[in-house]
Amino acid sequence: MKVKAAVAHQAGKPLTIETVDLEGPRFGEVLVEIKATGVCHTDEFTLSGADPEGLFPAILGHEGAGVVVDVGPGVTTLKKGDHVIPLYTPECRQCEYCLNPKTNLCQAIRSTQGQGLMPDGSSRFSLDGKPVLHYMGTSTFAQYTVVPEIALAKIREDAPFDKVCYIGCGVTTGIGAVIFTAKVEVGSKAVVFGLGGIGLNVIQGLRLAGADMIVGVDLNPAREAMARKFGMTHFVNPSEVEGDLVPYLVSLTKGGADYTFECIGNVKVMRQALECAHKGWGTSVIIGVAPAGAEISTRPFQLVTGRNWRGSAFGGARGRTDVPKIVDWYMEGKIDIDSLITHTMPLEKINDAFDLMHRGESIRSVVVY
Ligand code: NAD
Ligand code: DAO
Ligand code: ZN
Repeated sequence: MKVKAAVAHQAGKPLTIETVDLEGPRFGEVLVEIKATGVCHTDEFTLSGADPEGLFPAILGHEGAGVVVDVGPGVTTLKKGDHVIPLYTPECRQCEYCLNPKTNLCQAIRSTQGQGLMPDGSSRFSLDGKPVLHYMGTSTFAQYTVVPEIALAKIREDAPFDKVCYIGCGVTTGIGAVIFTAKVEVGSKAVVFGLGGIGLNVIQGLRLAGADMIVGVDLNPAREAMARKFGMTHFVNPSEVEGDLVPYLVSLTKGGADYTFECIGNVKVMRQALECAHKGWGTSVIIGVAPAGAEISTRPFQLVTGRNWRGSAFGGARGRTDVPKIVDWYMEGKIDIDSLITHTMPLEKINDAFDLMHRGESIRSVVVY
């Protein structure tokens, strides 16, 4: 079929709106009509060329929601008409990783997904007879896309696509890092570095978990008001702190935070986040994705003295199991998504979403098809 899509032909160049060819679903695959998609920092990271695994030409996008229009042979858990959220972290429920409760990193289709291909090693997208690659197994910057069954979460039908698409990445990554990865306890003190599309969801996750003190750190003063609305109790702008940030935060939290979260992708900030975690038990969670080749460092004594350093991908969530629950939390009013969606646009205007992001003017832009 012919499908309208925003194609990334080359790193560093804007997306171009094209009509591409899309083959139907093969064994274990599902054809999805994408109704809405968020534009995330990670799409920008790949489009900019900073992503060492970025491949072109490709159809980017990994934060979508839509409706099943056809299923391939062997598909048993989804049918035409089901509402779904594509998952860049699938959940096959069978691989060694899925069977280990310590991780959410299903490896069932990891190698082909990383090469921009479907599990059988080929692409369903093409342009002028030449293959166009998939991205993160989702490619939501296309009006229709083909996704493996194990990479689709079935969601309730009354949930609005233009809001719950954000659960496909940002919301789950932020809230999940608090609930599933860190397992933050009631009464905790926390510091969140970076109050963008991810950090604000960490903040609302902390409020949900019952944290007492939620410190937000950002260079952009415009982020303070939104973060306070989401539960931040203290705001720190590093450019206004005299002297080192770490002792300032240790003093503010009276000895260090129980939990800290890095939501920027800056290795210097990752070090600060670890070092302002409480001696003896503080845990620092890295969420931000750093540029190719970047390395983290600290003095090993920081770990010897009981601080823990760990990371979180997709909030530690198991998509097919947890994403429908997060959609319920939204529909029950337990979490706010609407306030974070600052801009919506048609696919033709998708490059505006990247411009808004570069200027720090948007939290989340959503393309509505
Ligand atoms: P964003 O650009 O919306 O937000 C980043 C925020 O950090 C901005 O508000 C900016 O002002 C602030 N900032 C930048 N440098 C700073 C500094 N030195 N000190 C304090 N604040 C600073 O980005 P986002 O969409 O929230 O994404 C954050 C990171 O999370 C990115 O690296 C993204 O790739 C990554 N990410 C990770 C996962 C995962 O599963 N681990 C999922 C999605 C995104
Ligand atoms: O299993 O090796 C693996 C890779 C899992 C991918 C997790 C990606 C999380 C960070 C990228 C940001 C996504 C928007
Ligand atoms: Zn698996």
